[in-house]
Amino acid sequence: MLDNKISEIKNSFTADIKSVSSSKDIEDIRIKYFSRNGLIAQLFEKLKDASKEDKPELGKKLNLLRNDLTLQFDTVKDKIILSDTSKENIIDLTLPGNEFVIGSKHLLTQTLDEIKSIFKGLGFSVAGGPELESDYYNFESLNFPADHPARDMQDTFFISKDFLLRTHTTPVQIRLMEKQAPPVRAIMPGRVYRNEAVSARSYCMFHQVDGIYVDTDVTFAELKGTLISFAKQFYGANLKYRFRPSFFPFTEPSAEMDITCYLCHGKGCKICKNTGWLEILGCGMVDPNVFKYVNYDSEKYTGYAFGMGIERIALLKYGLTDIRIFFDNDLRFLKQF
Ligand code: 2NM
Repeated sequence: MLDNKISEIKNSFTADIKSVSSSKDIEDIRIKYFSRNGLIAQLFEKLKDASKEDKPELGKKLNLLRNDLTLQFDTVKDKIILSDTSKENIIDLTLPGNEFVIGSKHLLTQTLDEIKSIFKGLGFSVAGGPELESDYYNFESLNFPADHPARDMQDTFFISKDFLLRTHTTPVQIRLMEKQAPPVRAIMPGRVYRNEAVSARSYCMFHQVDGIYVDTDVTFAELKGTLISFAKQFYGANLKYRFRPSFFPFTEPSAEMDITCYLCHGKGCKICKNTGWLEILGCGMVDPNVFKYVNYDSEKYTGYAFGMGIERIALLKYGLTDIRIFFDNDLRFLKQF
């Protein structure tokens, strides 16, 4: 009985497969023979009713049938699919591939890379140091005595009485000078922390690049020349700048460098608070007191130093107004750079 069925299906399949001419025919055959309720499945269903003695033999025959038909089907299917040029099936090898999205460097990293490369070109090496600092390196060695009001300029995250999250990368300068005799010419990029209310202008963590050059006869003129060269390479050659007197505990004299406002070009606007100028960095001649801490002979050596906030430098370059944009990790922002 089942034997007859088997040869019946075999014959009809042979006839069907011979007359196949399109992907649609292939799909029809798949459904007719191989689907869950197809003819082959129906035969397997009938196996249940066979007697115990016949079952193994019949099972074997059905498996052979299924394997035989599957093999024929797959061979014809491959041929048809390759030769089918109907619209749905065509493979257009000239179409562009799917775009593979790779990430890019964060804007801060790009900015830092650019700053590093400019200062390397000016003869500076790059150094680094710990983010967890001692009070000694962060304040004392930089000429902030314990009761100095300048300590109030920066709100500090203290870990203990003597340890803190560094509020600037300047302590790395001290560590470097302790290790190395002049000439020293290096920049120190890194993260710094300040216990301030988060706003568009300040964040509790940001990045800073500090620089120093100590040798015999280093002058304020060299400081200006170096920083002007940096600013022109970074912001463009026709940049306008000015140096204003300022104060830092670790430099004397001290100054701040301004560039003309990117938005109003000096006319005065909201961004520059109607001054036409934007501050980009602080600088000065290293205070002889700092040299005492690292055992440099301040009669023999002079040095200049400077420090800038990387977020601030980048905000100004790209015309952004809120520092928090760097830390939101919003892809709509990140993808633009
Ligand atoms: C600044 C501004 C001015 C500075 C001073 C020193 C050191 F170690 F030589 F004393 N390093 N960096 C410095 C000077 C940093 O940041 C706004």
